Order: sequence, then structure tokens, then C-alpha cells
Amino acid sequence: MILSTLLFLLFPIFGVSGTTNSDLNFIKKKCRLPFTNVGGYCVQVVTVYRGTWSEMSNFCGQQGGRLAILDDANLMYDLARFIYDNGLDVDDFWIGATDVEEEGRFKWVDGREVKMGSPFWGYHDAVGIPEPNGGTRENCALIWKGFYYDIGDFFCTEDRGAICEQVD
Ligand SMILES: [Ca+2]
Ligand SMILES: [Ca+2]
Repeated sequence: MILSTLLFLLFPIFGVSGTTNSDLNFIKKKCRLPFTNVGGYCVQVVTVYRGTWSEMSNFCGQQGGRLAILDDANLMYDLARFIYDNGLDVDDFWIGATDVEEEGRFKWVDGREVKMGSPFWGYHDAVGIPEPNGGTRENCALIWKGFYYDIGDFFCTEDRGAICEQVD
């Protein structure tokens, strides 16, 4: 009797009230193929096909998605872990940001500003300048194997893989 009363009192603390709506979405989120739930986001790491930023943007569109928006540090961590755990660390991957419209001002494909600095953008000792560092020559964003999948700017016309995300 005392135990059941205690459980009744504790349940709201450790049970229902400790679980937020976003936790529930994280658990329940079902992704349609070819997308996979990574950290609560439906993404596809494209390694079997390579192309320019525009080509990979079209490729993601054909899957019913778009190049991924990575403005969540937890997602970047989960995604890098997913890439390494599944042996997908064979390429750099285009993501959905460019500074084509205005040099130095990176925007996601949905129009939002890209957060700058750490923990999003990479820093490579050999280059000596934090990303983005390509000026008018590098206008497309990718996550780079050499940065352990932090973000860098790069030549839009180079062939790379891509991270697509599902568009509901
Ligand atoms: Ca640029
Ligand atoms: Ca760069």
C-alpha cells in the first residue's frame, strides 16, 4: 500500500512529466525511405552518387527532400557519429547552405541565416584560417571529412556526396 502510494506520487515526476513533446517526437519519428532517423531528423547520407552542389540539390529533391539544414549542434554530433558508425566516412557531403547571394553571408536553403563559428564551422591547422575561408571562390557548404564533419565552404562545382533531409 505504501509502495503503491509512493509509485503513484513519483510517477508524474519520473514518468509523464519528465518526457517532453520533443522527446516523444524523437522516439516516434518515422522516416520514409530512403531517409533514416538520426537524432530525431530524417536524413540520407548519399555516398553512392556524387555531383556538384546543384546536382546534389536536385538529387535530394528527386527523393522528396532537400540538402540538409544542420543548425543544431546535437544533430551535427549525431550525424557525424552515424557516418562513422556506418562506415560512410568515404566522402565530403554537400549540405543546404550557400553564400551565393551575398559573399560571406551563408544562408540555409529555407532562407535562414547560418550560425557562424564553433561548433558548426571547421578549423584546419594546415589552412590556418577558420571556415568559411574561400571568399568568392567557395560559395557552397559541405561537411568535410578532414574536419570530422564540421562545416566548410568549398567550390560549388566540385563533385561530392550529400546529406539530404526529408521534407514532410
Ligand atoms: Ca563565399
Ligand atoms: Ca573553405
